[in-house]
Amino acid sequence: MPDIIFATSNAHKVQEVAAMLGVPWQVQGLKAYPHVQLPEETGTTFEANAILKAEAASAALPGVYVIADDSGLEVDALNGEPGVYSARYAGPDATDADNRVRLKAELSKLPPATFTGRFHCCLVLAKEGQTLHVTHGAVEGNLRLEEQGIGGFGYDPLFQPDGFADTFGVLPAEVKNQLSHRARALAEMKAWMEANLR
Ligand code: ITT
Repeated sequence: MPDIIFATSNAHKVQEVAAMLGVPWQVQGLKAYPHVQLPEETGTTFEANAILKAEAASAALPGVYVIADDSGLEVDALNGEPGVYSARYAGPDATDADNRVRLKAELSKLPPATFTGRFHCCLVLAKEGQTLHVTHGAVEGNLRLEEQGIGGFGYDPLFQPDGFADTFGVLPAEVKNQLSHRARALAEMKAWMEANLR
């Protein structure tokens, strides 16, 4: 199978996708390619932003297959927020911890309830600046008002997937990597790549 360059600045995403794809796939992040700059995420959908990233990075990396991921958390009681703004929920330079603080603050303003939501992931495969394939995946769950665990990244310590009593911050990476939004989008992408790439 050809090598894949994962056009992301998020090392956690690279780690998850490399673990999920396994041998014979070789997945590399952008560390070795500092000249590749990801574009501003000006889209209003996960798909639009994933296409922007995949097409820009693959245009800058001729001859290789490039995957980009745009993902985030949608909370029903917040009308789908933070959504495509998940990485920037607490401001343009927000850390994951800052974003969790904002999410807890927003949920605390609402009458107590079971806060349902989902993680969504869009993956785009591109080559030479052209999109080849797009997949989506989601995992439904509930948002907690208190963090649980330190595993994963982003909103993981606040997100409890349906069917489990713990958050992704506590559940082992192997469990998250079987049922996550990213795992589901990647399973479809992997099947497509195995059928279409040589
Ligand atoms: P790149 O754009 O460089 O890929 P990013 O982290 O900025 O990195 P996104 O724009 O796709 O990526 O924003 C995704 C945000 O959504 C991420 O920063 C987290 O806050 C959240 N998120 C996505 N997937 C997640 C996951 O598996 N667990 C927890 N939070 C997640």
